[in-house]
Amino acid sequence: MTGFRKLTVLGLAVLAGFLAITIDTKPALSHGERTQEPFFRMRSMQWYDVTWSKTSVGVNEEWEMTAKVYLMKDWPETINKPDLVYVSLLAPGPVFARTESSLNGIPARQSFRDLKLGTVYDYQMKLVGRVPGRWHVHPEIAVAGSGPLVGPGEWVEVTGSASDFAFPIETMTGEKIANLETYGVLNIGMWHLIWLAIAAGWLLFWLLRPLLIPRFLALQGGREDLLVRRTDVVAGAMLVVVSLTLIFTSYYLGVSKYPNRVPLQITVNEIEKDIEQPPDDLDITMKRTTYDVPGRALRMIFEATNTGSSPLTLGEFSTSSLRFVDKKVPQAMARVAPDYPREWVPEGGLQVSNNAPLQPGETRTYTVEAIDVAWELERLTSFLTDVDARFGGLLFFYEPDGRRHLTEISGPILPVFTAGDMVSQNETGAQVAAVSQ
Ligand SMILES: [Cu+2]
Repeated sequence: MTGFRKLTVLGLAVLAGFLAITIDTKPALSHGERTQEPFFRMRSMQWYDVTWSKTSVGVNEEWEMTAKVYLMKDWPETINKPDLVYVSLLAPGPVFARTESSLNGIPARQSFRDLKLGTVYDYQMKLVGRVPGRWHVHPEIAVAGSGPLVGPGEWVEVTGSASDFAFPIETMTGEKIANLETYGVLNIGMWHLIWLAIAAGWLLFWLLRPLLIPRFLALQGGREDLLVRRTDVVAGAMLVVVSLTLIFTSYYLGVSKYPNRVPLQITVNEIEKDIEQPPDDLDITMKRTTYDVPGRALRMIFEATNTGSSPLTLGEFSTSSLRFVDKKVPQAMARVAPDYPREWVPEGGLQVSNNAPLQPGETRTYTVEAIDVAWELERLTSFLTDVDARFGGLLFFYEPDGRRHLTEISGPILPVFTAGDMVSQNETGAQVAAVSQ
């Protein structure tokens, strides 16, 4: 092949690559929140009290996402423990800019180490609108070695024009940067181009020469002396000199222009103090849990003892961001904000066999049903085929004045496939379906 033809082929290959990347790129609307295995989502982090301060913001407008997250004691053995975590959010790309974030009030610029299981943490994140559009936004904590664990999502609309976005900051030396988004981009682009040009020149220098086969033949013929010409040696030496000169000059220029520099921080933070934990005061013994496949119902039978001093009423079962609320318990209903995204509060709610307040010292067997198509929609039913068929979640009990108690529940779960099993019975033989009416 002549040098020209080689260049043409090379050029076409690069062009094809670019086209493959740029053609047919549409923004992604969902982001795989339902793809994680149910045991992963039901037994790792339970998010609750999630709020989105606004559901429509302008470009540059600030809003806030807050949440509580409980780390299950029944954390799956097959995933890494939260020994190293990063506070984040789930959205389709960098459509928001993050201005502040914290875990238990400690700034979350870096990762945190050694979160404790069985503990509630306080999540907070401030964001500003960056790219106009309608985006699904979830709170998220990423666990090293396990992956991101996300809370419920809400649609937040960003209005305005993307070109108006600006991210002004003031540096430690008092320099005011009008827009961090574009700051230094020209400089970075220039240096990339310089090095690309040098690399491309070096490649071309060799590609335009006879390549593999002629060189192999020369080697076979014992003419190694033909392979490296004097010009090659000179070009190589020049490349070394030019590269080193560029590196040292640019370093010197950078250092003299910015005498005060802070390197990227790799410290890992520790949560020194836990937030005040919600009371528990309950002793739960799991008896049996089934998932009724045709009826799309999760049924739990457990024994609960009130070890506290106030009567307690079961109001909510929350798992994997789904909130099954007993609509007959006003204290529980009061916790569902009117604007809370409905997709996370299944219509069927929670049906409790006997939900009279559990008196201090009293022990009772509860039969509880959470019936909704959400089990399928949220793809939480693959525990039927999982090797790890265990479920988990949080139970919220309420004192008469609305004070909330939180307790973890988990255990093995059995699928039930036949319609005959659909009418569940609790220990006393009372039909749950009858109670729910
Ligand atoms: Cu989402």
